[in-house]
Order: sequence, then C-alpha cells, then structure tokens
Amino acid sequence: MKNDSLKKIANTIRGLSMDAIQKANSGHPGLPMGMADVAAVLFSEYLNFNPKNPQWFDRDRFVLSGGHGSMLLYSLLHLYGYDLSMDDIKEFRQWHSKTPGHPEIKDTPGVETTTGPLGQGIANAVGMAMAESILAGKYNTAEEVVNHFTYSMLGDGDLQEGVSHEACALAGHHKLGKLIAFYDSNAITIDGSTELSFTDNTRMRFEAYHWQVLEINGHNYDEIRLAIKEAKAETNKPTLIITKTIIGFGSPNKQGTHNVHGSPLGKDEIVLTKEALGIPQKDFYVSEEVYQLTHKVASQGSSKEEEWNNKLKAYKAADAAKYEEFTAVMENKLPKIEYPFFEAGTKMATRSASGKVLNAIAPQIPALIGGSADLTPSNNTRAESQTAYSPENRGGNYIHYGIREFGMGAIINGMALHGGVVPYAGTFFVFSDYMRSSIRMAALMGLRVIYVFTHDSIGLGEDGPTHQPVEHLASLRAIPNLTNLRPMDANETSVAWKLALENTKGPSTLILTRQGLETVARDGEKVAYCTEAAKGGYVLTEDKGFDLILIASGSEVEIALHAKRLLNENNRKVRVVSMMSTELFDTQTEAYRNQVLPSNITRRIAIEAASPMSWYKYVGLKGEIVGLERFGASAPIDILYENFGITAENVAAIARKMYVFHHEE
Ligand SMILES: Cc1ncc(C[n+]2csc(CCOP(=O)(O)OP(=O)(O)O)c2C)c(N)n1
Repeated sequence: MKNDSLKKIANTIRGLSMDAIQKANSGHPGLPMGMADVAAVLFSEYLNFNPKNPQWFDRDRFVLSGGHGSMLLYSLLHLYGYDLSMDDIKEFRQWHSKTPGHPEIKDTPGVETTTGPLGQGIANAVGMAMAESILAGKYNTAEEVVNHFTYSMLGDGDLQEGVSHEACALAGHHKLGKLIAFYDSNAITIDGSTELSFTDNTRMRFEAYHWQVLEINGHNYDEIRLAIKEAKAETNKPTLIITKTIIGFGSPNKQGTHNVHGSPLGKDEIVLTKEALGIPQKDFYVSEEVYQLTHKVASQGSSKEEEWNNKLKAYKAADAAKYEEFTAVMENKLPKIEYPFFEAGTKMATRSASGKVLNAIAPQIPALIGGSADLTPSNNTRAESQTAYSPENRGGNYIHYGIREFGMGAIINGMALHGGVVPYAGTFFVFSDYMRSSIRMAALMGLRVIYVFTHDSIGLGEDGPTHQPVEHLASLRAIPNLTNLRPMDANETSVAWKLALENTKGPSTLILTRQGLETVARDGEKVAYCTEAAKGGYVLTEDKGFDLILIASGSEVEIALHAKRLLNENNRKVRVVSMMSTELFDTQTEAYRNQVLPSNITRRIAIEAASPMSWYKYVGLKGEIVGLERFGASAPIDILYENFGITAENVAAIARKMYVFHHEE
C-alpha cells in the first residue's frame, strides 16, 4: 500500500480513538495515536486474517498487550471489516457494548485475548506461538496446515512487569521464530517519563533472551515494513521490534507527555489535533477512500482462508486418519476417554493418583499438553507417554516451564486461546499465589486450562509454613467461574480429571495431597459413584437416623470418617459428606443440596486443614469449623495435625459438645 494511504488510515485511527474516548469521557488515547502507523502497516500489508470468519484457525494472531489502548484495536476491527459497527465504536465503554474499556474476548469479534493487566498479553502471545509450533510440529506434512505468525504490541508497562520476563525468556529459549512483538517505546508511563523508574537496556535484555532485536522509527512506514520483513525472515528467534514512537502523536500540546496517556484530549485539543493531522473537523470521521482501502484488504481474507481450505483437502486426501485427528483437535473436541478406577484399600497420595490417571489418559488425548514449573517429579504431572517439547521436538507434549509460575499461567492461557491444545500445568499449591492473576484471567475468559496443585496443606509437613497453603483454597474459591476440585482419594482424583477436562467453560484446579490417603470402599456401582462425586458434594456414608453431618474435602474426609467411627461408639448417628468442589455443589438443584445437607439437621461440622472462610454457609449459625486460622509450622505431619487440632478426636469432642448444648432435634 502507498505510504500516503497508510497515513490516511493511521490518522483515521487517531481520529476515531480521540472521538470515542472524548464521548465516553474516559479512556487512553496515547497508545492508539502513537501506534497507529505500525498498526496500519501490519493490518494492511502483513496480517493474515479473515474478518468474515474471525475464528479461522490458521489466521495470524494479534495481541494488544497494553489493553488500555483498546481504541486502537476497536478502530482496526471496525475499519478492516469485522462485525464492529460505527455505532459500536460510539458506544465505547458503555453497558453491554461491544467495545468495553479493555478488550474482552467474549464481547468483540476479532479480539484474541482479554488484556489489561499489563504483561500478561505478551505472555499469552508466547503461549499462542508455542501452541502454533506444537501443532505445526505434530500435524504439518507436505501440506503446512498450521503456519501462522503471532504478533503482539507491548509497552513500557508490559516490559516492566515480571511476567513478561518469564514468558519472553522461555520464548527465546524455545526459538519461537514466528513470534513478533512491537515494543511501543515512547518513554512515557502514567507517572511521567520512564526516567523515573525504567532505565533497563531493553535491547540487551532481549538479546540475552536469544531474541532478534530491531530498532526503528515507529512513524516511518518504510522502516516498519522492512522490520516486519526481517522479523518474518528470522525463523530461529522471536523478534522484538523496538518502535520509537511519540505517545499521543498529532496532539500539538499533549503529544509526548503523560497527559495524553489516560484521559480524553479535551474538545479544544481535538480540534487542534485534527487540524495538525489534516483530517476534517467531524466526529467519528472515516473517508470513503479509507473504507475502500481497508475493505479491499479485508476482502482478501476469504481467499486466504479458501487457499488454506484447499490445503486441508489435499491433507485429507493424503492421510484421512491424521486429518480426522487434526480437525477434532482444532475444534477442541475430546475423544471418548477411559478413566482409571482404583480398588479400595490401597493408600495413595492424590498427587500420585493424579500421575496414574495421567498415565492412563494422556495417550488417549492428542491435544493434551502437560507441564510444570520445575516440579515435575513432585507434581507427578508428566505421563510416561509424554515427551519434552523443544525446538528439536516441536511435537512434544510436555513443557518444562522452569521456575516461572506466573509466566506458565499466562502462557497456558495463550495456548487455550489459540486452540488445538488442552493445557495443564503444575506447581505447589502455595505458589498458586504467584500465578493468581493469570488464573483470574482464565476464569474471566472462560478458558479450559487445568492447574495441578500438589502439596495442598500442612499435610506436606516438614517444609514448613512457607510451603503450607492456608488461605489459598478460600482465596481461589472467591474467583468467579473457577472450579476447584480437592479430591479425597484416588477415585475422586480420577473423577476430578474427568470434570476438569469436560469443563469447557472455565479453568479448573486439582488440589492434591503429598501424603497418602486411603482409597475408600464405595457402596454400589462404580458408575453411580462417579455420578455422585461429579456433583461436587455428596453423601459418602451415613447412619440411618443421622442427626449430625460432617462435611470435609480432600485429605480431611479421612478425619471425618474416623470421627464418625468414634461417635458411633457413643451411639451417635452421623452422615459424612465429601465436598470435592463447593462450586459444583452450589450449581446443583436446591432439592439435591437439601437432600445432602437437610436444613433440619443443624449439628454440622466442616473439616478442612485451611482457612475456615469457605465453610460458614454450609455449617450455618449453629455449626462449627475445624480449620486453620494461622500459618502452619515445620514439623512432621502427624505432629502438625495433632497440634492444630485437626483430628478425629477433636471433631468428635466438638460434636459431643454440640449434643449437650444444642437442643436435640
Ligand atoms: C498489572 C497492571 N498494573 C497497573 C496497571 C495500570 N496501568 C495501565 S496503563 C499503565 C502505564 C503503562 O505505560 P505504557 O505501557 O508505557 O503505556 P503508554 O503510556 O505508552 O500508553 C498502568 C500503570 C495495569 N493496567 N496493569
């Protein structure tokens, strides 16, 4: 495209961004105005996309890591033919609009990931590029059915955030040559000049990560073009293109300052800016010429997709079975999976059970990609059939993330967003804090990612309070749309994996023990039990005429069962409820919940070696909770449970008091 045409497109993006932000009376004009030139070149000349089918599998991905610059993305999507009208642009930041404050995948066609928390977008992009390389390694033949680039724009803020270090280091290590990032180097953040807090040598940093680094004037079309060409030509390294830009480009009084970062320019300054840029003094103005230019680019999308469809036909003709697998994977469809069932009586940590489940299911699920943040032998996350992903083994299905929990969380989000892979990743439960924001983003986006969190309580013993989670269950249960699964034995672990894999609407955690737990004998059929367990909370065992309910999750179910035996000795009649997942239990019908926790039974004790916060709503005002309201300690497991009172004897003692003080019902 001619440079002159690109300039018209870029200035249109500037105009739309200024106007939408002014109308909403909030938003961030600096980034869209600064990066408009780079965006115009990328979208007009390089990005492969089909706005008629934003989900076309082999499209290039574009990730705006600095989500505050959302008006850049919305302007692009509108101009380049996506289903985003001018009315939508005018509704920027309004209730139920398709143009929310920060880009959200569920609201706007063409948005590849929800961004806003700085640093995570670029890490998502790393995950996307990694997924692309895995699928290319696994499925490409003479027909390269997976062959696309991942582009990202990031700013000073993204680079300052630690998660970008974690993810970009791994991207360089794995030689992700099809990842191309533009660094909007404008030397401005909210507080002012980057001189205040950011004097890293970004070039040297990325070179040290084994990236190719280029540096250009981000307002010079020839330089932008050349840099993208060079980036695409380097297939062995990701590329960072440092684009020197002026924040708020075009605004005579505000460009280059932090005043243009995050507030509307103001009506008068918009007039001056439009004058300076040579665009008409009209609100939300797009010339016919600009629409023609961008729509022409957009119209090429269908033929690009058509070309790919032809490739796919040839692929099918060459190997129908491989084609079947590839299409199922692309559609994120799981095959029918056989899950293992464990015989009662053996003692096994749920982390070990999880490892055994993985050994059984991993060979059955082509899309499954495992990994751990350097705790593979402790998390039991690597199945025997899995091989390590590397530049030499792109088809590998196990990723050694290194000690980079947050990076890992944001990378698996990118993988799930890319599609074609079902990622799971492990670390110690206590370090779920390190990746918490990425878990939150997975929940917000509704991504199927699975966390394998082992060493789930003081039950891990001697490593002490630094490694013993206390508040983590309560804290994760507070995240909407996250399903937490804390199985009580090997069989519940098997069910938990099934639930996590079948949950396509959001992330799931498997919260697993280090210590061995008895595999409990079940009354009735295996299938019936699995159906029960899948309800999140269910009656594990009970005495006829029970008048006390013990509710527990994970390793504490064993304590509940023991307490029941003790109480039975006093002729007390007890029901034990295993609550693997409060979230799943809460979604059951009221009738079912009342059946499990009948309202007339007010003697209730919840037992969980963790903060009691989650349990008040289940035990009611007359109930008790045996939990932990302090940090743990370094000692053998039995000593810890004993000293913190998380024992069957203590539960039984509390129950006995209840019989004395509660009126018999
Ligand atoms: C994790 C996180 N911390 C803080 C913020 C708030 N925030 C939004 S933009 C921004 C400054 C970003 O500076 P830069 O990346 O240089 O963007 P530019 O000023 O160029 O638009 C901050 C601190 C955020 N969005 N995410």
